Amino acid sequence: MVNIGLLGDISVGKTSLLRLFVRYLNKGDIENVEGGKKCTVVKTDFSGEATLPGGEKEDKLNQKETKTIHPNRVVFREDDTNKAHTIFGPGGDVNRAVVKMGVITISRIATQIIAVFSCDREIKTQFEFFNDIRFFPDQIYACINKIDLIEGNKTQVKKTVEDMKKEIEAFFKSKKIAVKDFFVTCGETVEGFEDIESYNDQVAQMILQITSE
Ligand SMILES: Nc1nc2c(ncn2[C@@H]2O[C@H](COP(=O)(O)OP(=O)(O)OP(=O)(O)O)[C@@H](O)[C@H]2O)c(=O)[nH]1
Ligand SMILES: [Mg+2]
Repeated sequence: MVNIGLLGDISVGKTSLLRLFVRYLNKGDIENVEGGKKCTVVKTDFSGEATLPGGEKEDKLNQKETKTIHPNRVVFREDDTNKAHTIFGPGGDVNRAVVKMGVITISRIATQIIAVFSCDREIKTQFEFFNDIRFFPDQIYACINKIDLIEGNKTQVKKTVEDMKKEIEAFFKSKKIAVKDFFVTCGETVEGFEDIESYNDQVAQMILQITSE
């Protein structure tokens, strides 16, 4: 049984990654990804999601309609081994005391942490979130999400991602935390983005890899 915590700054896409994973399980797509196998959703809890009043929409694309107040939770089972795992997705707005409490709780109970970053803004501004989390394992995973929002051709995108990885690695190293592996993902079904499927698949592969290690 693995407890995964998806942690990261506001709106980096933690809840979207969780929802996408649930869709992969419900539709059976999980069997078709690399290292995939049949898994079943045992329980989902997205009740900690609060609707934002119109004026508070803060996403760049102006699509963001909810924000996480209490941690979201997904429990699933591997059909072959019968092992159950839980993924927790607390909110990112740690300026709200109740959200911060969720982050602290999850950082304590998670056996594996995925630090989630978004490509829609400077990476440095996203480090602050991690600065005052005290209960961190000495090895974590990192997820670079919203890959569809990096501008440029494939070579430029690749370079941007490599630079981000270096920055993330250096940041955690300064806290004596090693990054075990990076995953580059897309947490939405964005239209017109060529490689969308493989980046959506990465979300499912990431969870399966981490629960099987
Ligand atoms: N273009 C694009 N948008 C994304 C992607 N993943 C998430 N989004 C959008 O980003 C916004 C924020 O997503 P959420 O999943 O609510 O982010 P969050 O990290 O859970 O936010 P908080 O819990 O409030 O901190 C939403 O409008 C999503 O549709 C992605 O890979 N690409
Ligand atoms: Mg959320």
